Amino acid sequence: MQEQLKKLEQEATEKVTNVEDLKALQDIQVAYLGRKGSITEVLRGMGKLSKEERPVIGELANTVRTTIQAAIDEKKQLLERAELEKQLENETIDVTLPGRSVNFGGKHILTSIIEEIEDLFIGLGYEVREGPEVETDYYNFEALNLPKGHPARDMQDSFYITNELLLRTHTSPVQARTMSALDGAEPIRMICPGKVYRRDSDDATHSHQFTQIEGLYVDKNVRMSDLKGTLDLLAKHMFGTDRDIRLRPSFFPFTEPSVEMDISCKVCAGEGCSVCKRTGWIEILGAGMVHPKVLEMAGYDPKEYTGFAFGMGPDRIAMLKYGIDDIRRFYTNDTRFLKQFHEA
Ligand code: 2NM
Repeated sequence: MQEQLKKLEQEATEKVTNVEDLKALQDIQVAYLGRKGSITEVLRGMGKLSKEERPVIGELANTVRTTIQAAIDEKKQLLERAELEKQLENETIDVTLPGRSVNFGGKHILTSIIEEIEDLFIGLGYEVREGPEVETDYYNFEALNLPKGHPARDMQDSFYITNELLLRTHTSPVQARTMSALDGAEPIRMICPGKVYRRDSDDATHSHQFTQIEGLYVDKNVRMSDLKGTLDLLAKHMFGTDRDIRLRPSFFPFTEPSVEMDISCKVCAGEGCSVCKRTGWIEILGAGMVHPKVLEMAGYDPKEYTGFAFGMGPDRIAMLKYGIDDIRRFYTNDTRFLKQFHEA
């Protein structure tokens, strides 16, 4: 029996030494030390031993148990540490790897142009005002001296929603609303940027949705020369101090007299090129003295108050400034195009 136990001890410790994983080690523990294990099996035969032999074998059995258990415990620690190390190695992070780059957006070029114009006029004491894009027939047309039956009100040219509602065709209704709200009570200096809609077929120079920014100055004694000085400042602010302006007579229903402003062509310095169509001048905006009827409808007495107004297209300004060939580029959101105007 003694020999049997010694043999089991040797056998078990040898197996423990060679074992390679925790599961197999657990199996050894069960096989030798478990309730149905080999040692227990041997001790079952103790009943056949003499009184003298029993304590000797009992003690030996305990020693063998302890020895095997100690070997298992030691191996267990080793295997567990090895497993942890393997796991750590698999999960190593290369801290020198460059991080994933985040794609930051940037300002749309039309927003930048609008903000540039806003900055100038805020400096001149103007307020920036916005209004609804779904507008009433009254503010979009009627209040701007475009009575029913006027050719500019053709159903074919506007996006009507109902008989009385449409997508605004210009930002002027914001100015008509502002004047009406004040009802002749105080002077106005305002600009209104925003999206406008016309029922056009989209092509390189037309978009059914584009942007506009309009200005309005109403007070006592506002004169045409005030308009001219303001527009000259605007042209130089947007295109450079080396630009000249000229005003040509024009027509708008909401202003009288009406003008169109040209800026001198920088590409050819007045010599004539494809940008200015060989004239040396580039058309940039429309303007005029607010029509007395428009003032009157909004509650301003045209005998007491006069005003000037102007309107321009940030799309066109951006196209001229950067030589952009197609208005649709502003609205199709190809980031390769838009990114070119982001600050570094
Ligand atoms: C333009 C040209 C000329 C204009 C007129 C008004 C208002 F509301 F005061 F009557 N707002 N904007 C105006 C005048 C707009 O755009 C080419």
